[in-house]
Amino acid sequence: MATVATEPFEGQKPGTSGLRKKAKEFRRPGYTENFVQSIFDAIGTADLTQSTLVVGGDGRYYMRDALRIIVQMAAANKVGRVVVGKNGILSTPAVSTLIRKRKSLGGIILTASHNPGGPDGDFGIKYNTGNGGPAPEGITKAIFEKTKSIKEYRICKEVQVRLLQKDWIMTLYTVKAEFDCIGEQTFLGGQFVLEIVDSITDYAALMKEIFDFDLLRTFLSGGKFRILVDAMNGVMGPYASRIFCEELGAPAESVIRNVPLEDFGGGHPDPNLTYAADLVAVLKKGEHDFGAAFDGDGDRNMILGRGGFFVNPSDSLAVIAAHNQSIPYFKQTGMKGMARSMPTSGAIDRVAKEDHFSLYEVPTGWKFFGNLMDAGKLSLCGEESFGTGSDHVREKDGLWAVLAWLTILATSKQSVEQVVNSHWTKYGRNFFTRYDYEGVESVGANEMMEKLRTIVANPADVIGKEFAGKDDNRRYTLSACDDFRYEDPIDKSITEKQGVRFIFSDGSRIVFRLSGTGTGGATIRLYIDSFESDPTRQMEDAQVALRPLIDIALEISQLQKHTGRTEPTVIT
Ligand code: VG1
Ligand code: CO
Repeated sequence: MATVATEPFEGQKPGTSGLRKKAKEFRRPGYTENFVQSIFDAIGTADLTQSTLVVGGDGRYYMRDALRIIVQMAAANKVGRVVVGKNGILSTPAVSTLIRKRKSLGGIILTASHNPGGPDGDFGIKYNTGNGGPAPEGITKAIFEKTKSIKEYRICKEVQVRLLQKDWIMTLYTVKAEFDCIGEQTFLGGQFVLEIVDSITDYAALMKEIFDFDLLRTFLSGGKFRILVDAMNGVMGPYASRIFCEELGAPAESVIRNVPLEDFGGGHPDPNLTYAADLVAVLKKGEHDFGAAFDGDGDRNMILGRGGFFVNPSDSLAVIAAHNQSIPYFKQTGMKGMARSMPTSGAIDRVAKEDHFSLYEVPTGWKFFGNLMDAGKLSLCGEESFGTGSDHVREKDGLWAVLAWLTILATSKQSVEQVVNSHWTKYGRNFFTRYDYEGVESVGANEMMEKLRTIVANPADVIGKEFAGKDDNRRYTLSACDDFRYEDPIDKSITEKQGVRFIFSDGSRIVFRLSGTGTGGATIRLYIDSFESDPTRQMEDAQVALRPLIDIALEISQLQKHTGRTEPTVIT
């Protein structure tokens, strides 16, 4: 057992979802150790000997080293038991499942989610609390404070993670791998237990409680309804193969890129139209009825229909909301309430209003849903960034979303496109788009945000003003503007500066935010949401329908002037 002297590193501030930096940064001697010790210091080192900590990640480069460090530091900080997924592999929703099932102190997730991996890519560490959800702001702030004054960390190198090293190599991971390394090892005269569990079993068992697997097996087996699931060489390969193919009978070729790789095969494990373009191209051939993709850590999902029909994540959430009673879990537990993050389109608001459910609007990031769920006020929620989930865990859950969609398709006997079209006919359509400007110079991005903040700080000067796009005669009158501020309804904590909003008299919204998950420069996100009740205009392409509002957004923000960018990196 050693106490090692150290000095603080600058900038160990958790963002929207944990601390994310270049893997190179994490590899600096003491960098990972400092952050991990700060987690232990922030949660308090009261008696942890009866406590369990869950640790796992998405298999990206540097995860194995980080895992060894965390296990050795947990032992030194007198944690009683650490539970690790086989090969270190655990999806983010699977960590949440295990934390809850084992009544753990919390968990540490090793991932930078949708960011690229490999020696030149990104790495990340996120702490989740005992409810299974990302640590709330109070805790992440306390961790950051500890990183600024840290003087020493504790590590116990006597704990050798022998079991893990046995079939450690990610590329050898197969769904049918032998489970001979699963089990417990005891160290330090019985004071510390390291337990290796199958990565999938507990998660799959939870899915079986939520969905009707008999129904889904009949629907998928024999390849009658053809699905194609892209795991993007992230953590989800083994989960998808086990659940869709082994449990539900879909043919083996239904899951592609199903081997977790340290660098995600050089790809960007982000399930959107740009980074999952290969999957979209295959779907366009028209040979499959349904397509889906996940991100690196398995909490995001993209849903596609026959011919590559794209379901916008905000619509996906609203569709699941409208069909919630076809999902056995919601039938049993009742629909307690719905929520979305602020920039997510108002599509789910229509469902909540029409079907009489309460609706909450929270800042970007899953951590803000946790309190509402713990208080029994929230069953279903989502974000426009391909995140959907429910209170079965406290993270967004990509595979859950796919099973929810398959349930809706199996019970409604409609295609993806038909389900979405009939949804719009019933509730109206919210056109939505997000423009991402990635890797922008921070100076320009910050200047732009500051200018926007100055505008909304003096609303009287702009409210009532009329705006129009370049080539369109549609006019929009500004009715409100602000920088989104959230008061948590449960613990009353306040979170400020969560996005600059311009709201027009017809309910259309323009929102600007800076990303809190990137690692190089700044990423500007521009979100546009506009409701269309006229059925004759609902089939329009979102980019066409929203053109005037996009023009207005670029004009108000002077984005091109501040960033030099004429086009976004990603359009959703
Ligand atoms: C992004 C998304 C946000 C999501 C977060 C974590 O954050 O916009 O909705 O919760 O990523 O998702 P930001 O700050 O970059 O906009 V994940 O799958 O990266 O954990
Ligand atoms: Co993710």
